[in-house]
Amino acid sequence: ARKPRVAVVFGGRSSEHGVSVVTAASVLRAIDRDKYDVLPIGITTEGRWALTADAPDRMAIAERRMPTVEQVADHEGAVALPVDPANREVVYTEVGAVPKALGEVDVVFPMLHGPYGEDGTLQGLLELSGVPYVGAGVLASAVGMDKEYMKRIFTSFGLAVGPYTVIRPREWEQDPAAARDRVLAFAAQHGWPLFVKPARGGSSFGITKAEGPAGLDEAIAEARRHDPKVIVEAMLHGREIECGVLEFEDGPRASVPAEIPPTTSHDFYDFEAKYIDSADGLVPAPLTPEETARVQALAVAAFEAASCEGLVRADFFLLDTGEFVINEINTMPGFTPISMYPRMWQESGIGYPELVDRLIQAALRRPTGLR
Ligand code: G1L
Repeated sequence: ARKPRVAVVFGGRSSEHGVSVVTAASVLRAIDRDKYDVLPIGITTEGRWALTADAPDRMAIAERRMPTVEQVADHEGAVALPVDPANREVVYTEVGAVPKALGEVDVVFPMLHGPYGEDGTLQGLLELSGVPYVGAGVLASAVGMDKEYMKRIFTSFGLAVGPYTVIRPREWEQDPAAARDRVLAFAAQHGWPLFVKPARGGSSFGITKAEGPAGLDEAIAEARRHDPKVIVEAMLHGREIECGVLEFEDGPRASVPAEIPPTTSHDFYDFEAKYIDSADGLVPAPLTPEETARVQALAVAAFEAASCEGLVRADFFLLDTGEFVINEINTMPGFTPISMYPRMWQESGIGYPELVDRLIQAALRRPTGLR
């Protein structure tokens, strides 16, 4: 029988373009070529889609910027996205046009960060195209991108979340003083510092730790540069514990959990540290068997609450009271072999190539169309 054809879609118009390129190279190396045909599809920083050479060893971060298709053609070898000049067909330029190449694809492995990549819009395009894809669907992707709705869903499923308040766009535009007063009342109740964040957007950009009322307006302004909806969170005192969830034939299972030590706790370390250099996470987390079982059950509950598919990384705080509070889920976690999610599965007995294979198999098992 013909081998299933896997399209790996990577790059894109994101500040994390380079991370995506390097991660896609790892995935391309790990896919079993006896079992699958592979079609790498790169998206330039300008947003142009192009079939690319299947050459993971030549995919690296070049000056943290992705070249344009033209630059690649002129400048092969020293660039992040090698495009085979004989094969540099632009697959599509217009959203809504079902790309010809995608019609010959059995499953898509989407590896794009941020808006239009992991927020459900690309997933929606793939739904319309009738092509199965790895990972979260439209709803779970959108929920995973919006810190407000994430918390609302967790709360409604009985998972504990930390205190927060939301500043909606119209509210800030029409009566900023009232919104500011509400945040000050929130601080009086929960204490400083507060974390002021863009409500949507997967990276740490636009996040400020506000130490007191004086810094609040600038923190809100900074968050609003990234998203008109802002979320304000209380600081939680506890240990940072993460857990991976992977969809097996019989349903989701949790990995061994990990701990992010406080010194490296990712308030503000940059995107490369966050997605690639996670080598300082402790796997497994030094937890009691009871704590481990608890956080694993909560991670699977979070996967189910958000209707995730394929995989999710669930991030928690273990409070001094012994209670686990869910901080967030990530439907597209760091995914190089040394990132936390693959490391947690490695420690659980599932190596990187098996992980990639299980994700593809889970996608192929899913029916297309209404679900
Ligand atoms: F497709 C998966 F498995 F769902 C998947 C897709 C993308 C897992 C992890 C990622 N991660 C990334 O693409 C990224 C961290 C390089 C950028 Cl979001």
